[in-house]
Amino acid sequence: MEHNPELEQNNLDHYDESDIQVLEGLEAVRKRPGMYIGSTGPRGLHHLVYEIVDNAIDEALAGYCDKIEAKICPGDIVVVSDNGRGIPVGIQQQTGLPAVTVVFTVLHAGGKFGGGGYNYSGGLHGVGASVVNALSEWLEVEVCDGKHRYYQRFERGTQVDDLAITGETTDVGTKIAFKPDPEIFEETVFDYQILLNRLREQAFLNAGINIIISDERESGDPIVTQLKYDGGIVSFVDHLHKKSQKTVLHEDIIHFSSKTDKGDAEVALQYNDSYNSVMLSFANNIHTADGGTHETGFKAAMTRVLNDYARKNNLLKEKDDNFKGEDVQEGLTAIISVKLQNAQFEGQTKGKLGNTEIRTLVESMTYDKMSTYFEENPATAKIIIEKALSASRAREAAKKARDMTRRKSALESSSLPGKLADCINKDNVTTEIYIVEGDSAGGSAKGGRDRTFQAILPLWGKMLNVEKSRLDRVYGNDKLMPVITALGCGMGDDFDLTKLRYGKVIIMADADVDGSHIRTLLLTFFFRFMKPLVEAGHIYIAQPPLYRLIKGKQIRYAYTDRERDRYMAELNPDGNSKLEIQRYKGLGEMDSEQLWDTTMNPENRIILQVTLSDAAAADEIFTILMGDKVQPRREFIEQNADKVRNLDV
Ligand code: TSJ
Repeated sequence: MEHNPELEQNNLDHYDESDIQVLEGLEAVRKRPGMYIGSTGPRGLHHLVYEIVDNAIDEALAGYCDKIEAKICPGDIVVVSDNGRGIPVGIQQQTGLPAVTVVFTVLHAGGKFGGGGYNYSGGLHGVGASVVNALSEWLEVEVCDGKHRYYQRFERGTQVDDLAITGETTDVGTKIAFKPDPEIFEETVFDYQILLNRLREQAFLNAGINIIISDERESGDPIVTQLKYDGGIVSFVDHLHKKSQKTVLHEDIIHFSSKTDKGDAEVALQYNDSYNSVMLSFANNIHTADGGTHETGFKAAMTRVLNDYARKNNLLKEKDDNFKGEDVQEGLTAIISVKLQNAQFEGQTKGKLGNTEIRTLVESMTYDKMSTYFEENPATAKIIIEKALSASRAREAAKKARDMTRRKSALESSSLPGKLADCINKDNVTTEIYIVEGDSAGGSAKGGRDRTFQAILPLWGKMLNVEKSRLDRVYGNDKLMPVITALGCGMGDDFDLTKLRYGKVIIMADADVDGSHIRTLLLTFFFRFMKPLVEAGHIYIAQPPLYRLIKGKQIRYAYTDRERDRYMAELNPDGNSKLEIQRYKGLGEMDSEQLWDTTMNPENRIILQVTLSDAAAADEIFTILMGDKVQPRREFIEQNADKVRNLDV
């Protein structure tokens, strides 16, 4: 089709208008926004942009557009445009309104019309542009159909005027500008990085699409990123490995795909020398964070391919056990993308693909294509099998080490570590354990604590960098073992959150480089071997003060340089008084009472909760921080103050 029907005509015969169903008014969306976009926090806010962009991506997938631009403008107004056919403007019989008006004012209208391209519509699982409109203070749409320019404005979901022709044009495309409603969203400031990551993911998943994202909020040159990946998910794997600086084990990124009547499937994978696996799966371009049938099928096939190939080529001997899933996944980075009609998203966050036919589809494709790849590339096959062999040996060693530890602790009278100063309470709600580096700080902490609910575990010996070691080495480590036994919940496959002995696990280390190192090592350990503990929000970081300011009998503790400056001005406004400022270099400089007052007393302290919002991002960060290529060290912990501190100690 060459151009769109005009406003005054009514020739929308190419799609069925009865598809547009009037389900509910937009007031329902404004009343209960969470029902439609998940939350009114940052996630929900950013979802608005995804929804709009996804509509343009659908137009590109339908083959009518090759360029999409997304701009964040001053005032956090978002403008998204494409060079597609333009949302149809013809009058709809059913409503007597232009189709574009219906798209923005009738719930569930979006994505219902148009054929082919819309089957794979993603977004907020396709909630539609009307939801974005309902949750915007205002939204403006401009459609160009090669003849006319059309314009309409809405405020909080209601049209301000009818759709109008504003001029003639030879352009084609759709442009949307909107301002999220501050009455709805807790915060209306966009995070460029979040939008960039999501749009980049979409650019990888839709090879060849050209997405340009820019941030024009600051005066001066805007930040602009062009996202166009002709390699698709192969480029995605390459990007993940380059970004995390992992060392790959083979040059080729293995890639295969299959189109069937049940749906389409595509996989790209490559092994690296780390001990972790990064597997990202998608269904209809929606990230399935909790996996599902496509992931299950992929894993099952990979295990079978490696076992069959290794047996056939005598790389696994008769006496050897088969590889387990975890063996063949060690060091694997894989993207699995499937497209299907009627995708079923399951689970609490709808992050899991449920369609059973997809498991078989991905499994047989992966088995066939990987078997062929191995036959044709024996050198790479050998490298991958060696990796799985080394993983399986480490798994066996870890099992032996674990059994040894169990036997040992069964013989000992008390299986708790000798250095642990336990608390009196035995529940795992009110209790806390402070993990403290060094003996002197451990001593102060023991002296200062409230023993009813606070336990202290001083750390000793040489720390293991778990990023460069597997489970078997952890079992032998004299520094980590007391942590594991004190927490009581095991690790790795044996991890059991219900056995956790303390509600809060607080890492307390100095504010200097060494302290930062021990903190990072412990966090890496918890992330790699006790991930559910991190996910459930049990890990905290203590914040000791940096300065003590004394004027006569008045004492202030400052936790930042800014706070110090403020107290200096407060305590010494005329600049004449005698003011003593002590800089704490380490926890060891504080006596028991000071440590309690500043860092351990729940009434006064600040502790930072460590949370995990994005496992893939966290994996990358830990790989960068603790891998052997130690270069960039960025802030990596998402922190929330547990308690706003009472500043007058
Ligand atoms: F989300 C949205 F609706 F606001 C939106 C839609 C936002 C953006 C940036 C672009 C779009 C959009 C929609 N771009 N292109 C289209 N295409 C159609 O809506 C369209 C055009 C023609 C036909 C047809 O069958 O002739 C069908 C459709 C669905």
